[in-house]
Amino acid sequence: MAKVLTALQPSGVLHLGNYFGAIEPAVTLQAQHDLTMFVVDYHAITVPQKPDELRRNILFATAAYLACGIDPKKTLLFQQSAVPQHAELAWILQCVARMGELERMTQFKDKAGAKAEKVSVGLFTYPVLMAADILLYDTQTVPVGADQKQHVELARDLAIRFNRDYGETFVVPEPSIRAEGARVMGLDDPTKKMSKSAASAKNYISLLDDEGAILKKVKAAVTDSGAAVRAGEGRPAMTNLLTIYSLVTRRSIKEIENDYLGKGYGDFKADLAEVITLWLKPLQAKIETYLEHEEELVKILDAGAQKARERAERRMKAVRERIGVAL
Ligand code: ATP
Ligand code: LTN
Repeated sequence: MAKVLTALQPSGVLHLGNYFGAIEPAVTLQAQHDLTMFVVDYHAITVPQKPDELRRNILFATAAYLACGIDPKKTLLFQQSAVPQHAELAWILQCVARMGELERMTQFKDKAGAKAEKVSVGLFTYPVLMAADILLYDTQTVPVGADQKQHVELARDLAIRFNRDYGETFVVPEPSIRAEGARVMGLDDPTKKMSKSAASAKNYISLLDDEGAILKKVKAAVTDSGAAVRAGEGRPAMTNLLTIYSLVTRRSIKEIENDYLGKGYGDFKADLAEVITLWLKPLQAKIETYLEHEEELVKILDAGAQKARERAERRMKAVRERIGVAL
């Protein structure tokens, strides 16, 4: 069974982009693969977090994974900080990575922007922690949204360099990017990906948005010029809205376009809000039920962490030997 690994940050909001770009593909993969999936709390602290909120968000992310169909009997599910080997390997890999390599990471450039002098060093070196996450578990495939491809490529480069310099140690991973849904775009700006750190909450539909919020956001969504409900070249806004419609209903964009021949944006948007709401309702109920049983969530995470520590330690032992610190 191929070893597949992915992770999500517990940053509060999870949106449709996270769901279709990362969670759903992982749930599909868990049936036929050896899946490892975790909540990367040490990634979250690269930007300031309030301790109470972080704790709540870790539990929320876990509840969301479970509600979306991650099965802890099949999948190794845990909290990153409960496995200290991640931070340990990240340090060693920071001594393998080059400054120039990290300076090329487009996500850092986007996130730091003009404030590069003021952001945390962790935000800059975060792709190395992600490489450690991946390489500790002999991962072959990493399903992520398109924005993370460059980070997985860094993990590959670091694995190849380490293996060359210290001897065969790490499996070299491959990113896996799904064709549709890999990049759900912002509702208020279809040229940028849907993002929880967007300036306005109108950018995204959160997994927790209620009917009213969804309707408001979909109605406010940017459209393209013209009036036809049609996707395609030069129509980024409608392509995005139709893609979301198609992902939620599992119908093809062509079929949906046909339903709206001769109808306008108003009809389409009202229906889109409705199909999103109907799709989200059962998921929201499940998340709530999991959150009502906090001790269960903690138990699931603890059991996962124990197994993860054993696996991670096996790989770390080899790493310590290879670099010459094991006496
Ligand atoms: P932000 O949305 O604030 O930029 P992020 O990209 O750091 O947050 P994470 O929660 O770390 O988001 O992302 C979790 C997963 O969701 C990653 O695999 C990422 O590629 C995917 N993802 C995030 N945004 C989108 C999107 N708009 N479309 C598709 N996948 C996405
Ligand atoms: N950096 C990723 C989250 C992440 C991840 C990982 C994804 C951390 N470690 C390992 C896949 C594999 C992001 O989405 N921001």
